[in-house]
Amino acid sequence: MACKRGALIVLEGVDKAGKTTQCNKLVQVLQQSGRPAEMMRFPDRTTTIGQLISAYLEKKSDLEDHTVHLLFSANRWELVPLMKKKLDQGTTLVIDRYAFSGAAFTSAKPLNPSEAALRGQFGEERYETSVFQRAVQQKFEQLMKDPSVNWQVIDASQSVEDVHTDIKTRTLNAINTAENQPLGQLWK
Ligand code: FDM
Ligand code: MG
Repeated sequence: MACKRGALIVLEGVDKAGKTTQCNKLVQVLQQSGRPAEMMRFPDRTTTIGQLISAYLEKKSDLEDHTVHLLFSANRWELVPLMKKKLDQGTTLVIDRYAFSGAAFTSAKPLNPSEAALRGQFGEERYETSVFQRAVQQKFEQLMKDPSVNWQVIDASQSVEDVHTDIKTRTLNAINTAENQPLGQLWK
């Protein structure tokens, strides 16, 4: 009998929402319960393309907006064969940001390019300002109107443990649903 496919779980949101913490905890609890699971993150700064993106985010290089958008996209595509293989083998992938960040961050740029660039909160990287993050939040809200994506809204202001429980429950449901879905649907 063919093995059941894994689920593709993507955590999206503004910076400092706790995505990385929650991805780590989720993978850990899935593995402990005997379900094959792995974490990935985008941008994946370890590849050659990822290093170009990382230098841009750290403001060590400047890139034209369309160019960096396409690098983020290429950075996801270069990992698609690996992701597909893992999902096919039954491994659930827990991903810290994916293409929704690509759309939200790039489309937030035209809103307030100069104002956002002047402010310095969060960390030191490009995009880490409260003005820019508010614009990104609005873009995510627009993207969530797409009914073809199974969006689950998590209240990230809860405690780490409560957020984790919430995400875990929804993930187990997604894994059950994925087991009955053909993989091909995702990668048309
Ligand atoms: N980011 C991330 C984008 O602008 N486009 C993308 O396609 C992706 C995946 O990169 F500000 C932004 C979001 C964030 C920055 O991400 C680095 P991490 O999660 O902070 O490493
Ligand atoms: Mg960051």
